[in-house]
Order: sequence, then structure tokens, then C-alpha cells
Amino acid sequence: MTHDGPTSTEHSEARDLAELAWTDRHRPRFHFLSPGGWLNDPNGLTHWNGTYHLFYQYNPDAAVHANIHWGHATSTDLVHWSDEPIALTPGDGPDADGCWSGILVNHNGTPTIVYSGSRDGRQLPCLATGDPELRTWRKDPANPVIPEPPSDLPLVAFRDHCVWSENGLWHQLIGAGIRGVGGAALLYTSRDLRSWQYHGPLHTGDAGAHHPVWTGTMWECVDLFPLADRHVLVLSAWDNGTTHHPVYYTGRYADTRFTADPPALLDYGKRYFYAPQSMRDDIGRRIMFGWIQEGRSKAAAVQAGWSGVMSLPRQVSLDTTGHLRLAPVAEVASLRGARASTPAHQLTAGDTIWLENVHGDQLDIEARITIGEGASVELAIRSTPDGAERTVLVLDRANQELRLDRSASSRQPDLDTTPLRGHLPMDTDGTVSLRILVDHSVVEVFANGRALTARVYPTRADALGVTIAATGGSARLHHLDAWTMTDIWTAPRALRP
Ligand code: DQQ
Repeated sequence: MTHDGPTSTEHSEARDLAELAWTDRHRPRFHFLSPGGWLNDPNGLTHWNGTYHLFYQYNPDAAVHANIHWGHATSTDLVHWSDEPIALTPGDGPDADGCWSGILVNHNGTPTIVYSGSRDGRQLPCLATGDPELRTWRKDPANPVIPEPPSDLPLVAFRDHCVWSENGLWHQLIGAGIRGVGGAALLYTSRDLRSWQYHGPLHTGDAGAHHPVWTGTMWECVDLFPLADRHVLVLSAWDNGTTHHPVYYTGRYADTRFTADPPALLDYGKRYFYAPQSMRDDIGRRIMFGWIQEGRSKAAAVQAGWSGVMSLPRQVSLDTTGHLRLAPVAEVASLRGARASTPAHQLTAGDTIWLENVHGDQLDIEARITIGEGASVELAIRSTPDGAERTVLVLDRANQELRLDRSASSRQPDLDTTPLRGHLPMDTDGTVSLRILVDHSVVEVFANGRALTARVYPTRADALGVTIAATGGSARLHHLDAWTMTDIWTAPRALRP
């Protein structure tokens, strides 16, 4: 579809917002984010004729979740992105209040977006078709293509889409919540993406069950995909307006039936990796992006001129226990600049080592550590020389746990400092392979395949140090390599490219 170009006043305001965002020292420099304003979910992920397309929930006018458009960017390497024209803008029909999340499929050669049109507090499935370059989009005159949610269920909400082709039929899951039951993925089929037949829930959660992980009262952004010999269902657990955390089930899917193992938390940072969506790329990788939310107040985001970051692209695989393994795609390493290596080292309890040559707020750190019985390793990042501000990652062997302690990350009040934690599977000898990506306020940790994402906002400009210590026992640092990461942005970008 097309939209009228902005007026000259809008242009100058827009420029101000992007320039304001550009000057914020908490703004990441090697992650994808919107030019300014608001970003939330990744949408419409696809690898189309050799180009990666990343669409996203975008408000180009303010750093608040309102008036949601579909922003669009393309890449050939998953790390450097070019802004494309905004793909979808709220209209005067069923998406008058926003073009909410959805996906993109190839319908007989026509790129087709299935998204949730939002109006008057309800969301309904809508379509838009694109030109061969995926640059201009035309909304379907028949929108909404499903005019009502199923009438036989007391639904809390009904939105977001996962669409795939199976045996010549389009299949669609729509996220929902069934009052008194829990979240649900509702199944539909269609021959033409326009006329849909409802088949009931493919899978349902239990809102009363809190172990091993709570699945919320409604499921946002359901995503079902094959992985090795299994299928994975990813969802984002939502409850009464609160975005909680991403969850996955692994299981078997056949003949529109899904039998799953118990659910698990996808990222221990919870809402800091929310609404993930995945795609299979041309070389067969399952690649996932998630929305990294802010950890500072809404007012602080508005003042900064921007809110929300896309995670680095993650490759998803299955481990031998049926759990997901997440790791940044190999291309992320192409952003590595100067390297500093710390040689093998025996850490004794109580010692803290300053990694003198590892320094910065744009880092990729890789380490292999064997943690002795009863010991924990504490790796601090964004540390001031006096340690007054520091963010501490704890690898706890006795409890087989990965933790992030943000209690001293910043002296600024009004920040989220909730402790984050999750199970850290270890070999019997206590070895952990660790990767930490620090990009100003963003921290993405991968430890033995488990992910923990978070935000930190140190106040001090010298919060750049890295230390490592062992407590309660000893540990062996086999190696630690750190690279300074290169910026992917060189100047403020146009809010409406
Ligand atoms: N964000 C979208 C919804 C989705 C939610 C609206 C998840 O479609 O349910 O911006 O963050």
C-alpha cells in the first residue's frame, strides 16, 4: 500500500526524534533498532531471493506503543541493515488503531502479509500483498479476512499469526486466551489465504500451572516450526496487559495434532526477549529474533526519543535432551574488531581478576570455564574501576544456575533490577562455554546454549571494565577472548525512509 508523504513539519519533527535517539549513550550500536520512536515485535521474517527481510512493529512518531506501523529493513548478511519504506500504516478500516503482528508468506509467487488489524480494542486477521521487491504493499479489500473470533469459546484475546503450507493447504495458528483455561493456539486452514475454516485449538496452556513455567492467560505471537525430527511451538505468555516471557514446547506434530513435552522458558531474561518470531533461511537454518524491551521508565524512553531493540539473530537448534539451544548466528562475528585474549588461568576462591585489556561497552566476549565443585564464577561487565557500578553474571555449579545480578548496574533509581535466573546445564566436570554480547544498554548472554537477555543503564562513563572471580571454590579459565564490536550505524536515519 502507499501512504501520503509526510508534510514538511512532520519531516523536521521526525528528524528531531531520530537525532535525539542517536545521541543517547544507552543506545545500542550493533543491534538493529528503529530509526527513532518505538519498536516492538519482529514481524514478517523471510529470506526472499537471497535477501533477509525484517519487518517490525513501529511507531515513527513517538517512543510509545501506539499507532503501530510495520517498519521494514533488509540485509544480505543479517547484521548490516538497510531501511526500506514503511510497509503498513494504520488506515481507516479494520486496522485504524494499528497494524499489529504477523508474518509473510509466498502465495504462488506473491509476497503476502497476514497481520492483525487492530480497531476498537479488537484484533482481526488482515492481508496485504506486495510487489516483487517487497517494497510497496496493498491491503486486501476483503479485510478482515476472518471477520470474528470463533464463537464457541470465551476468548480473552485473539491475535498474531503463524502461517505455513501443508499438503497444498494453508494452515494458520492464531494466538488466543480461553477464559478460565489458559493460552491457546487456534488452528485454521484455507486454500487461498482469504477464506478460512476453523478447526479448534491445536494446543492449549493451563493458566493454573506455574511449573515448570507459567504459560500465562493468553498466548501472543505463536510460532510453530519443524526442528530436527520434532516440532517446536513458541509463544509469548501474556496476562491482563502484562507481557511476561517467551515459552516453548517441543513435541510431535502430525495431521494437525501436536503432542508436546512440558513447556520451558525460552530466555531467562523473560520480557527482555519477548514476542520472538523465526524463519528458515535458504541454507536451512532456523533463525529467531526477539524484541528486547526497555528496563527504564516509559518517561525516560520518551525523553530519549526511542524505545525497543531487536535481539541479534539467533540460530535455534535442539540439544540431546529436547531443549532448545540458542546462539548468535555466525555472521555476528563479522562485526568483531580488535581482539584481546586472556590466557588460561587458575582462579582461586576470593580472587578477583581485572581483565586489563578487555574494556568497553561494545563487546563480544567468549570464554570456556571449568567450575570446581561447590564454586561459582562471577563475571562482571560494565564495571567502574571502583566497582560501584557493575553488572554481575553468576555461573553457579552447585545449583546448576545462571544468574544476572543488576542490583549494582546503575545508581540511577527507577530502573528494573529484578534478578534474572535459569537452569544452566553443565557437563559432569562443570565446564561452561560462554558468550556475552554487550551493546551499551543491551546484554545478551549464551551459556551452554541457554540464553539470558537484559538491559542495564550505568550512569558512569567509566563503567567499561570486565572482571572475573571465583567464590566458594576454584575454577579454571581455559581462555577468554574479547572483541570490540563495530557500529552498524553511521548516522541518524530517516524515520520514514
Ligand atoms: N505486540 C503486537 C501484538 C502482539 C504484541 C502489538 C506482542 O500483535 O500480541 O504491537 O508484543
